[in-house]
Amino acid sequence: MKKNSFKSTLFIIISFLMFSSVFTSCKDDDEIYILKREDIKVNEPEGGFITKVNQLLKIEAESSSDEGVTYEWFLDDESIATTKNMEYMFEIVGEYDLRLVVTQSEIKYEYPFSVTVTFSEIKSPTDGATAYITKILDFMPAIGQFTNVLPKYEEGDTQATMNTKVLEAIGNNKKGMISLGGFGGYVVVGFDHTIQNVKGKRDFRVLANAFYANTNPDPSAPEGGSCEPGVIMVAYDSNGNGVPDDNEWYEIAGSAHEDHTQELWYEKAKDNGNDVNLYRNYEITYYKPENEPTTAEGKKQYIRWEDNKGNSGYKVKNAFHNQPYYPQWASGDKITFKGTCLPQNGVDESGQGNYFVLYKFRYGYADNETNTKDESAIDIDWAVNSKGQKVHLPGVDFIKIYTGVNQENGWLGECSTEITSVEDLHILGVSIDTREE
Ligand SMILES: [Ca+2]
Ligand SMILES: [Ca+2]
Ligand SMILES: [Ca+2]
Repeated sequence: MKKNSFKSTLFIIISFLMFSSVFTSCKDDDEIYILKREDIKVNEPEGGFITKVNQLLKIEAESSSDEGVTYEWFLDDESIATTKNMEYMFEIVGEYDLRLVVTQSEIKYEYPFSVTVTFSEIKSPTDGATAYITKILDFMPAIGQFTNVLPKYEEGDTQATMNTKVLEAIGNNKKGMISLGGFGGYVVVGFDHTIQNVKGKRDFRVLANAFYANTNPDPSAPEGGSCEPGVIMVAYDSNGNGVPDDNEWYEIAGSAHEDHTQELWYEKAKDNGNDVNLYRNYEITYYKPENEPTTAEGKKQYIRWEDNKGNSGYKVKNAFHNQPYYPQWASGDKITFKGTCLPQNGVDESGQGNYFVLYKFRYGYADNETNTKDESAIDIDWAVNSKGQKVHLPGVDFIKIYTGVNQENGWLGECSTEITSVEDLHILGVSIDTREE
């Protein structure tokens, strides 16, 4: 009984409210207020909204009426909110297009805004910070004649053992050597401080074993010899968790990233029949061989590979190096590497297969320029996001280097990046201006 009486009371109240609301609206105006474009106001600062990574950005919209009005916010065409006011946390620096779409039945207004997301400032390195690599986070060379040799793999070695061996070779200014093998093979290194991005200056140098040919049969050729460019990626630990998260990595846009047709040897390599394209988001998969070949035929069809451009083939085992070329501590029966694939820079200048010259890219790669030249030094400001926009990191905590060219150069073997050290130029007191724009 009680329940029923409550229900009927509620019914009366609701009916009364409905009636009175219809009645009031009929009395005030016959139709709902028609929204005009200028009725929506958002206070956008001059130059657009500016916010920092991992901080909440709140944007309020004001409207003369909300009657029958819906709001939707789009970030680079992806819907991120269906509320009148927007709150959003950006994880990645860059420039974004933000759009508010306001609809009222058939009416639709769009309001475009821009958002710039930057990093917070960083603190200076503490006293006693060292200029050199102090940790190895990962190391996975691709197929190569020095894989399992630089550094040496021994039965039972794990990823952790191999990382330790790499640190012993190239960490703490030891200047030993590691090889990254063919395309995609990589190392990820860390430091005991954040390498600062000093404006207008190059910030770190990757040391390697690039050198120039002494007796290039083509005397008018540009600089080259053994230039085996590694693409450099940098990460700033913006969330401070001590590890490089996937969305913290940015690639250093070297000269070929900017315009690969401007490399001084571009036409020469093209005439030679090289693949002189630059492929972003290139992927190559190498299949682990079931056993090590003993016959000449087996060595020619040693390790099968496939890429995401529809190409496939075999990596050969050469006469000089007989250890397994597939990283022996890797799990699974295949391994995939991803990255930017640079134009093939190797040319057999003898025409008889005995004088290969691997030409130098203009700037911005590892193992590409001799260690004493300015072009082996990198400005953190060259780091770009996936849209090719400069991200202006305040500094970097981690550096990843991977072999950037997929090419076999006859008896020389595959183009493979070697690394001997990484140096923080500011801690060493070395001042090198960045390139002129
Ligand atoms: Ca800089
Ligand atoms: Ca992190
Ligand atoms: Ca090299």
